[in-house]
Amino acid sequence: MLLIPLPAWLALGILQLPLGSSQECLNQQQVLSVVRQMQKLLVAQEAAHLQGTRGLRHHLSILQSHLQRVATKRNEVCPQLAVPLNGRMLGRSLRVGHEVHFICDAGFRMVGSETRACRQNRTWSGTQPFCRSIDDCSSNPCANSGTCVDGNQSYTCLCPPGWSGPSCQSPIYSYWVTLSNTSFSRQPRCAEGRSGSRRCSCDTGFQLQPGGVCQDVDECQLYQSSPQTQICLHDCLNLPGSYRCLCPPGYLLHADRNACEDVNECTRKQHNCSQGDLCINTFGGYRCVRPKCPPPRHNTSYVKTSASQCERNPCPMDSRACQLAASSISFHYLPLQANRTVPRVLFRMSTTRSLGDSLRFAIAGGHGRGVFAVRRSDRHTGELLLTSPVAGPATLEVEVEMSEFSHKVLLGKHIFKVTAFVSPYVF
Ligand SMILES: [Ca+2]
Ligand SMILES: [Ca+2]
Repeated sequence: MLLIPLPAWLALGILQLPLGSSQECLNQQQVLSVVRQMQKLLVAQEAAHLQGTRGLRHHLSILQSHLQRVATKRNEVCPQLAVPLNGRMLGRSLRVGHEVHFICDAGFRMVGSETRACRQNRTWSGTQPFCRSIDDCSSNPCANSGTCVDGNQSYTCLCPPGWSGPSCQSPIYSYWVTLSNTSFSRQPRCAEGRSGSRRCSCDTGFQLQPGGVCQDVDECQLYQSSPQTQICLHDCLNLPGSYRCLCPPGYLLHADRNACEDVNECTRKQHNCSQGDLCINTFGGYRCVRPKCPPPRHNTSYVKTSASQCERNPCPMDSRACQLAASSISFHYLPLQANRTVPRVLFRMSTTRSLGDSLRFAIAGGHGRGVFAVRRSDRHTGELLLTSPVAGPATLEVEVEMSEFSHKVLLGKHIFKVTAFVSPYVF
């Protein structure tokens, strides 16, 4: 006989033991049965415990990744920015993609970036702004070459010898003789101080010569001859005290006063093209063109379907020559500047409705073919390239044939007739 101390949960009726009412001890069979039941219970208990642990672990990992995400989000900020002295910062978010703005108080102007954006790499765009007291000298208040000293909302003029007054406007003693303003040499402005010293100066654009005369600076001669220092894109005219840039006919002087800009005669209606002509703007001029379809030949004829396009008329059943001829021809006019760098893509060619599986491009004619090449840029597009620089003025023509194939069988051809009008100048 074996005595087994039963745990409390067994005694609570979880385990039903076949205990005799008068029997205190269990026989061997009963003990075995109890052991088996306990083992089963332990296995079940173990499984439940394991499942509980797994569940807990799963919840913990969810919590962890959530916390990590929050932490990462918090880190997606740029460093704190300093508020400029005598200014304010607008916008508080330092998060990636956000912007902050700065403004200066009255009497101050901003130096640096007015707006800064927090970039993906968690750095700020631009530079830290600061507010500088507005320069009281910015309006050049000192006359007669006086030197302005900026103060606190005021200025002081340091006058050159011979001049006095708050803005150096009063001569102490002076005389000057001015010759004609159109002359390239002038008398200097001279002033004598009380001590008897004499100072002479020249107007802007003039230089005091050893002989005591102000001589015009020839800016054209000084700077125009070298490409590095060139002051005018085209031509330079020296003027007393200054210079002016000149442009060839067909161009206007650009707002920067040194470049030349082509006049678009076509859009400005400054052309004399006839009714039915196409006006083509070129660098330095314009052209009037009227594309013509090829004359009928070998049972092949074309009809004009737009100002710059011809389509082939239907072919007679038995005419192979007609079937092999281009089914359409288009005309293209390109204005070009002289001596452009190469290689340069001038023109892209493709088909609007592709029926075949491949396109081939080839130069089929034209007297300018030596400077052009064709290549395919993708399955349905070809490019016409300029391969060597062209000295202008010149008119170059090239014909590009685009053939469409399906399983190596020719479906059709299209001809691009390209004319390039090259300017006499590099602009
Ligand atoms: Ca000059
Ligand atoms: Ca023009």
